[in-house]
Amino acid sequence: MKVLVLGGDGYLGWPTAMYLSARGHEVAVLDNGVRRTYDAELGSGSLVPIASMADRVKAWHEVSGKRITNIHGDLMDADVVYGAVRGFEPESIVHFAEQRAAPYSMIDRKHAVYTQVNNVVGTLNVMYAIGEIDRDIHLVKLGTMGEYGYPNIDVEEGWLEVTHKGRSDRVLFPKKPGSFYHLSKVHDSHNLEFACRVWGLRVTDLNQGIVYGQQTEETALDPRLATRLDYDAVFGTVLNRFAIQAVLGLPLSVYGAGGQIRPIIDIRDTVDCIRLACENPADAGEFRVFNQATEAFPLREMAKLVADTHPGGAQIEHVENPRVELEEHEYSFAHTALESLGLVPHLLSDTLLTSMFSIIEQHKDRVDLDALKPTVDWRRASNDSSAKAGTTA
Ligand code: NAD
Ligand code: USQ
Repeated sequence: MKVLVLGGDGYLGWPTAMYLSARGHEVAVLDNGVRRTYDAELGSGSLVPIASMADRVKAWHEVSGKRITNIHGDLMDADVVYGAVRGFEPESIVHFAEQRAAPYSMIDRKHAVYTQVNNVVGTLNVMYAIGEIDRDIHLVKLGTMGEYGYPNIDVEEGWLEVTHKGRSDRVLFPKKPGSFYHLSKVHDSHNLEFACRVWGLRVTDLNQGIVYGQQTEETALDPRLATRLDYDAVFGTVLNRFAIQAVLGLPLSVYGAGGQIRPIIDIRDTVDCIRLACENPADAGEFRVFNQATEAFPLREMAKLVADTHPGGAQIEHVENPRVELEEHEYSFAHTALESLGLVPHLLSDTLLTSMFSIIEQHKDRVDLDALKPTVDWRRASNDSSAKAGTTA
């Protein structure tokens, strides 16, 4: 199958591109490199050194004998999107290419606007290109579990049967997202569901939980194939940060009470979920939603597990929560669709954290301790872009 991976230079896009290529698919990646410019803006960067996109595809060819086509381009430019779809003629498009950090979207007005315009307009351009060029292309779009938020009812896979005043309907599950970033994914989901209804597009929206881990079979083959590992308080995600803090001998920073229950997934399962979605496309006109997470734990339990697994142990610190979110709540979510297609999940209690510790140990001298501290305050609404990005007023 020919698969175009949008956002193929990112944390998840690059391992996915190699995973699909290794399994016989013909892969092209498209990325505008903006993730690397956020690093420069925030004064942070990947803990694990990463090669340029050009060096990555060259190294992949040397190591595997397979070629990945590398397209540099911005999804905000419709000509680029149409050109890539016409030129490569994909059967599936996997869309990772969005600004994906909730704290980045909450820095100030400019960052909120950038996040929503980049994400929503990029996705609209992809939808239009598919709608005009070839409606058989299956779009596999990365959504997020945070679209649903943390309602006091069980979270279903995308849809909900509702009976109201004696009549019933099937509606999109109600959304209660927790940042302007998460909201951008909700807007995308609504646009995509509409495109399925009116143009008959085939779309799979993968509502993914928080990803942890850094290694897949392919990234481990050569240091030039490594994917990024973020630790800073803007792009670093919680389990990756806890593992890094443990290795550095720092307390694990649980925001607030730690009763926030979060759905999670191992990076090795992410790449397999994408393969399963591509190889089992949605029907024409179907807006299919999968919850791409395998387990959920309260943050304080995640911190305890990391502290218990790390050979040197770790302290746990409850810091003032920079976010506005429920700190104690119930949570239950459906996640049977991907398992029914054959996903065999890796669980957090597996050895992944142990292998992560050794990777982090090798690169721990690259950490900028200042970047670890949370500085983006959800309560602040400011148009002040003169403040250094990521600093609280
Ligand atoms: P990432 O930031 O590492 O990768 C995203 C890539 O998209 C970057 O390389 C960036 O340069 C590119 N990009 C952004 N805007 C673009 C544009 N307009 N044109 C072309 N390229 C553009 O993020 P990631 O962690 O790999 O996440 C990938 C996707 O998965 C995102 O959509 C994210 O919302 C979703 N997701 C991630 C996680 C997670 O824990 N990392 C969890 C759930 C969902
Ligand atoms: N948190 C801490 N300590 C930290 C960092 C975070 O307690 O040091 C808490 C946050 O307050 C939050 C939870 O951990 O309650 C998760 O935060 P996160 O930064 O790991 O994840 P989040 O902001 O939700 O975003 C990440 C990805 C995003 C993806 C999302 C999946 O960056 O792209 O969409 O996970 S989900 O959360 O399921 O929506």
